[in-house]
Amino acid sequence: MSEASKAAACWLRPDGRVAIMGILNVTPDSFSDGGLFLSRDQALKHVEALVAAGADIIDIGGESTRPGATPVSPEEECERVIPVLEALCGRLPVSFSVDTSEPLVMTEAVAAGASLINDVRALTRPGALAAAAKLGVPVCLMHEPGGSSIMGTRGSSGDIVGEVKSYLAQRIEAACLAGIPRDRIIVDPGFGFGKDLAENRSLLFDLPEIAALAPVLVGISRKRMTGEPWGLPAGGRLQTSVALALAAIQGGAKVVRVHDVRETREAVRAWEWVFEPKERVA
Ligand code: 7PJ
Repeated sequence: MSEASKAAACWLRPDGRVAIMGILNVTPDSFSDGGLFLSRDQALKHVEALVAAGADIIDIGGESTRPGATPVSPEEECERVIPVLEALCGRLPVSFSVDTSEPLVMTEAVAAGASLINDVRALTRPGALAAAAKLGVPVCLMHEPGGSSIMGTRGSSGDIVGEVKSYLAQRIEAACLAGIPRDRIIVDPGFGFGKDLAENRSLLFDLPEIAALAPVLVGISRKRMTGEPWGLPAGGRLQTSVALALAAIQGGAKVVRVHDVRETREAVRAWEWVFEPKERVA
């Protein structure tokens, strides 16, 4: 297997099955102690639990993309993310992805062992395309309409699926032009990023249209769309998160980014039992 296809296999399971991406946020609000050592220790314990629960990939992010979050400098983002990657990469039977839009963070994270770049800004920051191309790892390009003010409002065209599709197609072309091989690109419609409930639903319903562009990753877990339609509070969205992950898989998603790895893994296994060829399902 070439180095290139080995790297690509980190994103997409070589057996063609759905990959579960577990989430690790290393932002001060997610580990409220604030002491670096304790934070790191908690982060490591959390990742070990995600791996034991059946994660294939761990996505590590040091920037909060929630509305109103204070922007962090690339240096600060590195301070949050790199020690955790250094402590974990190579020690656990999973691959690591870095959730960042910053070229410096991408470069240091890959040096520390990350094998995937997950950019909610689809490599639009200055230098990001060139950095990702040089690093030679697979990338996930996500749709978000806010430019630098992520989660900002956008003028609605009334055709969210067409809008997301054409944006992602353009970003795929930009990435290819920058030297990123097409088979190392996956795309993400960016559920919840500057979209209302009806738009999120349309994107999920029409996910096969997005999946026609490239392999698809979705991040739906615990977002507003898993609670608002049924009046469920933030802490009560497990079942709906799992159900919508399955809806996305039915629509062609190959990677699901989730908080609740064990429950999602079990549900996906049951889905695969019905829909995947028997010989592939252990
Ligand atoms: C996503 C993400 C997503 C990708 C976040 C949250 C917000 N990366 N990072 N897709 N969401 N690729 O998890 O609630 O949907 S941060």
